[in-house]
Amino acid sequence: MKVVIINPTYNEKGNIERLIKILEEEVFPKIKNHEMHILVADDNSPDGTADIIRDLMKKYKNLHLILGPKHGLGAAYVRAMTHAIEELGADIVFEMDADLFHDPNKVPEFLQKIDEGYDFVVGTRYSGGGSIPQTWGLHRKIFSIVGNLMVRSILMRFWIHDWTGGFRALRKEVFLKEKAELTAFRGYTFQVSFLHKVVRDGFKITEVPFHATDRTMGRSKIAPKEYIIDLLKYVIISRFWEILRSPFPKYALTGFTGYIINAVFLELFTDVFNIHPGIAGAMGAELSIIWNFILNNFWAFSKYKITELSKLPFKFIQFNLVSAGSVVLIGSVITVGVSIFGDTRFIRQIFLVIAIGFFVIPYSYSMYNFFIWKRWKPRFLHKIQSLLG
Ligand SMILES: Nc1nc2c(ncn2[C@@H]2O[C@H](COP(=O)(O)OP(=O)(O)O)[C@@H](O)[C@H]2O)c(=O)[nH]1
Ligand SMILES: [Mg+2]
Repeated sequence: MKVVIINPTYNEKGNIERLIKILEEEVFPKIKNHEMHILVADDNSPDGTADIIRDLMKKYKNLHLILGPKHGLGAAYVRAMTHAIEELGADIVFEMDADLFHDPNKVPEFLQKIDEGYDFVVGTRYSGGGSIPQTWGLHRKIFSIVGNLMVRSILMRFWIHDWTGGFRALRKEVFLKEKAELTAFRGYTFQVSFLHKVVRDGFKITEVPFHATDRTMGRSKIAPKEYIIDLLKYVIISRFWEILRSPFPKYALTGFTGYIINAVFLELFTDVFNIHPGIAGAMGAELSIIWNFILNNFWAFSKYKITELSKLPFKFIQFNLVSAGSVVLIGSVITVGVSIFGDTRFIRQIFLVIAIGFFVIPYSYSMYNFFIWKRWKPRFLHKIQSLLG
């Protein structure tokens, strides 16, 4: 397949020549089953980076150059990927910094993953033996590690370790699918938003660890404050919309109506039918569980709904077991609460709210997603899920 390695440059005349030499003379000769090219995406660097490339193009026929106005890293990548695919006929494109931050000797490993059938390969500094530069100052190290952790936690996707980096390989289909949405991200936020959309659309993703090396020439172009604000804005807003469009709001509303049903039937059974409050409460709870199961199945999780008659009873028993877990949680939290703060109505009610908000909701929502409707499919749970059927 035709592979184009894209190197975005802005004032990289001290680095780009070394990188191109290593790629052309040490890395490409080792790759036998792909046709390798390099595309330098320069934003008319005033230091004359483009002149160096033009010179090298006489020597290396698979080296290309595209120039554009300086609109940021994301804009340069969108322009360069479009050019690589439409003009150069690339099947696979790479993202790779021009300052030797990314180890060019790792390129064959990325291609190996593509050959194995992956659509998107992420270079990672934070797992499996990868690392950030030892030479970085403490500030830069913290900035890098915390930034990544923040993205992973807000987006709630922990299995990809490096979101902010720019060492990646991808099939052209991935870029063509996401391109329209990427033009909005012109700066460094491009990296996170691109990966986020690729995850959302279910492309096959894997990671390759690498040791990052600090630049020895030129200066970093990142503007940390601006970047952090942009990044935070992106992850928070996109996460908010994701939650709003997810089953969560409907699940919460269902749970609330379930609570009303439980309360109303408790009174009805005791007052009208003279049933013992303990039994009436349990009957109300079971009605609420039935109601919850139906509404979650046909409304909140309707995309994943269980309709097979042979499966429904089993699922309903599972659902009851999960609900029993919620009952135990509420009972335990209230017991702890009253034993510490004393048994008053106020304390009981406060701890009921704490139990629901901090224990029952996270617990039951994840159980629904993992086991009942199987909307979440984290890797480590695959085995448990297949055991449970
Ligand atoms: N074409 C282009 N390249 C850029 C721009 N900003 C950064 N780069 C390149 O993107 C790569 C990463 O940038 P760098 O300044 O090293 O960021 P850092 O590694 O996060 O400090 C380098 O190859 C830069 O030359 C830009 O606005 N346009
Ligand atoms: Mg750099």
